Amino acid sequence: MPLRSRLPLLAFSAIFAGAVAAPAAWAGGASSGDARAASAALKARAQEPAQYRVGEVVVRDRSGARVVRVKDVARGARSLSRRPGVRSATPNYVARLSGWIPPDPGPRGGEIGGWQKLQWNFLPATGVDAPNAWANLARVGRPGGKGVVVAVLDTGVAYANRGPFHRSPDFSPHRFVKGWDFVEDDPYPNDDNGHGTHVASTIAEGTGNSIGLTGLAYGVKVMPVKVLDSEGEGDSQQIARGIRFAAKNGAHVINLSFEFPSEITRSQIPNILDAISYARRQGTLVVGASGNAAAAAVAYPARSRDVLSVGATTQHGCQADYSNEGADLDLVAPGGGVDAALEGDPNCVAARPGMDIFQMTFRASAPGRFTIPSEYIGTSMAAPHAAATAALVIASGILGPDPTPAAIERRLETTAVDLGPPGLDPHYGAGRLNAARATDPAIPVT
Ligand SMILES: [Ca+2]
Ligand SMILES: [Ca+2]
Ligand SMILES: [Ca+2]
Ligand SMILES: [Ca+2]
Repeated sequence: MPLRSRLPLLAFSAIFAGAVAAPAAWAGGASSGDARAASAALKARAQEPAQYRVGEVVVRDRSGARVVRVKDVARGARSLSRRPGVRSATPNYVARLSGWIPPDPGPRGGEIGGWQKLQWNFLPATGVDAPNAWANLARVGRPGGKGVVVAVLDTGVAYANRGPFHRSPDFSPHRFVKGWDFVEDDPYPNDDNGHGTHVASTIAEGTGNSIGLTGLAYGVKVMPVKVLDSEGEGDSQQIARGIRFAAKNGAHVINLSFEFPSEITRSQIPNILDAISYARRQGTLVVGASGNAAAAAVAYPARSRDVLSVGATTQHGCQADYSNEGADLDLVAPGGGVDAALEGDPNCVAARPGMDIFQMTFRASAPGRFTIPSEYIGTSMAAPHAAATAALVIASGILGPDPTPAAIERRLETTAVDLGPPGLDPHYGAGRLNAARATDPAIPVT
């Protein structure tokens, strides 16, 4: 009896919350109150008090401007400005990179930059700070993680036009490398669910193209690998083959936005664990969703030591109420939904709702009709933030030309924003992923 027939199937890790919106194309609804909060947070950051270099005053005179070292900047600037011939003496102010705000409008008819009203998960306040990460990558000539390959093992991806299937209008046809369909065992990993396209869009949705929303690592190549069927289910052998295929064919990062039920242990999925350790030996980082069971242990395959496991946070920066936690949780990233009940955590109000995660995809009933649905939340949505950021770190060159999975994982963890109890903790792991910090060459590698 093959192993696959004795195992419960695993399911993807999105929770379809809330009512299905009207079937208008490019629908997408967030309350204006939510949108206001996100945009106010962005503004607040830009309005932080000005910083200047300690002990430095910029003095201008007829010969030009130079930096003069002083003990006390305010007093030094005052006394220098009184000297004969000095035109001005000012603190050496530091500009803050404001990041790149692409024009993508969100839903059709949205204003320039309207993506910010929906994609709180990419903003600095409680998201991963994409604008400053994008600026970091543009400065080193690797915009959006150019040159890196990310495999999306999921229900397929809307990567091409074929029969009833269409490419998402917010994907460039050049965004993809050859994948495989391990469900139907054919070379056409078209998505027949919508989940895989949502996940791939978080990673690489067209950005700066004035269509729809944005993707965190919009310059990478996506390898679509179908291991889950139209119901979002796949067996261990389909998944193991998919992982080996991706690692063998040059994926730098593999995203696994699915989970086995809590009762599945390592001894029941040896084929998947073997494939994961093969990928690790090939230098491929495997990223997995911690699971949506609100369990005190991370689900497999993310629970494997060789997988970077990712839990979910809400728009308020609290742990999401569905997010699995425990000693095997490595870090957290935005997954949307409702705050967990964590007493004493200043970011949490038990059961407080927050915004979903928005990307362009389609509904299974209409594979050619692309929209921005409002029902996607889950650790499925959190994991691709980490996979995309891993790709950005690789492209940044901060860890050298060919970093090991362990080094990439460590970089993401050491630059995460600590949440909950100080340091590593079971609710948030190392903290919330921050793409800007992870790709900032000024933050030393430790
Ligand atoms: Ca197919
Ligand atoms: Ca776009
Ligand atoms: Ca791990
Ligand atoms: Ca902590």
